[in-house]
Amino acid sequence: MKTKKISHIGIAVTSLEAAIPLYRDVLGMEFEGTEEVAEQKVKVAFFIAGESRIELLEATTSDSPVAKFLEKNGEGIHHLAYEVDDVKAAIAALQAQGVRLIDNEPRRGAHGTSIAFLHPKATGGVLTELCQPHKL
Ligand code: CMX
Repeated sequence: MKTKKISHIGIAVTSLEAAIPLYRDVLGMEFEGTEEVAEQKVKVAFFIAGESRIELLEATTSDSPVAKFLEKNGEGIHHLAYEVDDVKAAIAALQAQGVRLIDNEPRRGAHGTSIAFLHPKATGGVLTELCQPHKL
């Protein structure tokens, strides 16, 4: 498999409403808007950072992965996402190399993307996402 670039950096926050002004008004980043990703139990806000994005993540349920993360660590960097052309092919390549995955099938991410997570125990403690952009 081949990763193309950093698609986005996911940052867990307790409240999008409270966190958005820092990125938009203090750091002066272009705000793209918010979206609820029901399958991942999160609401997200995106900011453009050159060819990549910053994704703020707020939990929408108490059993959301982001709620668990916040409980254990507080706010901070939650995951790193790399863009790939074909997430299904990337999953197959990682499986063939025996890499521990969280998602053995693509799932739906924000902006209609197809995503899959690798387990942080297989990636030196960095929760890693593969992200295939939505084809227009
Ligand atoms: N980054 C690095 N390590 C992490 C982590 C993170 N974000 N979240 C959990 N871990 C570590 C924990 O510290 C723990 O390590 P230790 O055993 O050494 O203490 C280990 O992984 C197990 O964690 P846990 O707290 O017991 O939590 P769970 O096993 O219930 O879940 C994980 C962990 C990563 C499997 C789960 O959060 C998951 O499936 N994540 C993928 C989906 C996701 O995060 N979705 C939200 C974002 C969606 C989006 O961007 O659209």
